[in-house]
Amino acid sequence: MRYGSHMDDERIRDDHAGDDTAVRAAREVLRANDRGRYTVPARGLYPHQWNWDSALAALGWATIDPDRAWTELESLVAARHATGMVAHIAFDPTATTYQPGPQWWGDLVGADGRRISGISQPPVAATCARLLFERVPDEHRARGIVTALAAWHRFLLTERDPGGLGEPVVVHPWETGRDNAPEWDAALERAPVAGELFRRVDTGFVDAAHRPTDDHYARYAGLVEEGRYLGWNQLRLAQVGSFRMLDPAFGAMLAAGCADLAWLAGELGEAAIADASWHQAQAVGAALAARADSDGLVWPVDLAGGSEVARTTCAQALIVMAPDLPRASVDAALDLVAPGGELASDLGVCSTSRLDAAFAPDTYWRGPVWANVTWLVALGAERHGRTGAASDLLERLRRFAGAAGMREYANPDSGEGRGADDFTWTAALSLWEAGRPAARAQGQTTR
Ligand code: 9WN
Repeated sequence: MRYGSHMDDERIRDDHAGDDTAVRAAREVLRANDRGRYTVPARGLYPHQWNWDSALAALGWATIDPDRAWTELESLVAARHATGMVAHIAFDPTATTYQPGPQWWGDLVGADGRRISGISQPPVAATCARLLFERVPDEHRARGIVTALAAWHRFLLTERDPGGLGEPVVVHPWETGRDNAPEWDAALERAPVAGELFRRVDTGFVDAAHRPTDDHYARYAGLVEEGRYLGWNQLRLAQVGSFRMLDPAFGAMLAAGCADLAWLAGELGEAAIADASWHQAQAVGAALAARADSDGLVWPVDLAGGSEVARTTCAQALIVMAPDLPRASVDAALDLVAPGGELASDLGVCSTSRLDAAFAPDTYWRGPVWANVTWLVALGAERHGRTGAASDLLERLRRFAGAAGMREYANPDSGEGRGADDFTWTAALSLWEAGRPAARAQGQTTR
């Protein structure tokens, strides 16, 4: 692994630094979205536990209440499926407004009895667990989650890799976390339209013009129907599903997650998990690197359609999350987000290239800036030793919060907030970064 622990003894120096209005507002968001053992992404629009939202929420909690931070990760893996998959949603039975609700997924139930969806989401939880351990270490709590995290990664690299490609096959746009990114357009056009459609409620909470289209929703639902029809046999889905994609961003986050789990398991003396995770990180990283084009970029592969999808989105920047990425790929990814780059904005990283015909600055994953993406690219940059690029991105993240507040996403040019208000990961990541000002100011790399 090229990047190691940046932990130092000053890591918890001042979690209350920068206790200004923005930090207070961010804390209020987490508290208001707290459901006891997990944090909803936003009240109203997203009333359940979402996978990568929850993992990132833990980082915010670390600055307020470390115990609560560990609880967040515990509750996330508590709802794991028997296959090891940590689902993209664990449902709150009392929240009935979100569509598609649990009944659309069939009878899937997590280990803790909660109903769950049949797909997963970007595996950033192990990375968050490591970061938590570095800042607010708790051996007992960490030991309680490493086996489940390892099982989830194993699921992604076995059931979801029937062809032995070295990267997991994602089977639904929701699984990538970037639902209507243009790189999925062509594949979605071939996806089935659901026989039975659920009534959309998202558009009752936020501006419908900024959300995915009805046609995309009909196909998201069609893919859920198909999964149900296949009894959520994950291997089959990865072999014959209508939507089968290699997503370099998902792969890079998995590579990082495996490397971070290897590190964490090593700290805990869990040698078998550390060893297996280290090999997984190497294998996923090598698979991604082998697919890099002459410029170093790594593109999605539409396995069902049999073609690479060469449309530039934040996925090409997110490859920087992968440890051991060749230098040319790190350079290419960071060039995209550097000032003047096609993914650059003063407020962070654009979700879709400004040069793509589909670029729409207010529409969800087709242009706006998202705090989580900016932060993850900064993390990858920092871990590859690109501290200048990392601090520049974190400065843009602060500008995002200054301009748009704690919104879900923002217009990359005007800074106007879009989507849900009081959004959990925007708040959590602002808090996490506010908790390490001294190190950042000195250009050091404590996370
Ligand atoms: C579907 C919760 C989630 C995020 C995703 C984001 C959005 C859901 C939706 O909200 O997706 O999973 O209903 O639009 O695309 O990244 O995890 O915040």
